[in-house]
Amino acid sequence: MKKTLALTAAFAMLAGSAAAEEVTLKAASAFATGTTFARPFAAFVDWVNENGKGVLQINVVGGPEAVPPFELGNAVSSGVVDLANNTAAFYTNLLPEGDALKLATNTIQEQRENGCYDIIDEMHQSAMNVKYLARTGDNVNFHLYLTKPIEKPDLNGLTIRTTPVYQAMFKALGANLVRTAPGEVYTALERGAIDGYGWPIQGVLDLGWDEQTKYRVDPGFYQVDVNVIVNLDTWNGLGDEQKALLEKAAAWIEAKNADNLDINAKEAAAQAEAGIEVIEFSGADREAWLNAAQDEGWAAIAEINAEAADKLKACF
Ligand code: 173
Repeated sequence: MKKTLALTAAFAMLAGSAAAEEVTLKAASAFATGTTFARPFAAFVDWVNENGKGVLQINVVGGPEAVPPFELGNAVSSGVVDLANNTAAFYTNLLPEGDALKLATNTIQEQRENGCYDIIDEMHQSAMNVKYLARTGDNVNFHLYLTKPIEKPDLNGLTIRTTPVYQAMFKALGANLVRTAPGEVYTALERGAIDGYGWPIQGVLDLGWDEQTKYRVDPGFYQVDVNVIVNLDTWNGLGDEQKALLEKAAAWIEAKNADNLDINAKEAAAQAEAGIEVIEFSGADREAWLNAAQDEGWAAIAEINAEAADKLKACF
């Protein structure tokens, strides 16, 4: 009798606490569902929903059709969504120096090890009320894609689609710049409104841009950051088990960044297959191209926040 009562009480407590604790977070992605930079996030969400039954679930409300990419920072900052898959270049309105994340030459695992992660997390928390939970995109470079050839690292006379990622570099090389969300690139190319665009090595084909693209300029530069960020009030309201689940999911998805080297090679081969020719800079041109990326990139961050630039440069 005593034993039965005790068991019943224990079951009631378990059931009660589990029911009270499960929380569903609302999420959105800056990248269209099913495309390259939405894929790691989709895997992250699946992992959480699989492993977080009774603890925490994530409901993805959609991609850029649900929240425009340049608005998604505001949405997660204010709590309109709890969680976002977004690149720092799309939330420079809230964290201008976040654009420095592209300048990392090490991995997120190394940044967690050397204290850089804590600096970045603190910047996100204080400037935009979000927890910096995970980084995907390590090992993926950005490139310039063109509809007409160039011979040197000189973009004078060309109109190029940009985001904050490429802004300082392409401007210094003489380009005329147009800032657009990814969703507007295809039409801009089709109409001849742009002569090219900045984009990572991955994703050109799944957006259908290969139809309008003749050249890729090599080498690539910088490193993609596509981050999982969580509204800070939501984060602070979670229990230890829920936070631990999300942190475990973060480590799991970050470990998959190593797969990007293989994916890059496959994407480059698929681009060649699709008829995209490579313009490869070598010697002094290569040096000028890469120096423009690094020097102009860091100079732009230093102009925004010299202290943040120094701190990040030391750990990137
Ligand atoms: O070109 C872009 O839209 C951009 O800045 C970006 C950043 C990360 C991944 C993919 C694109």
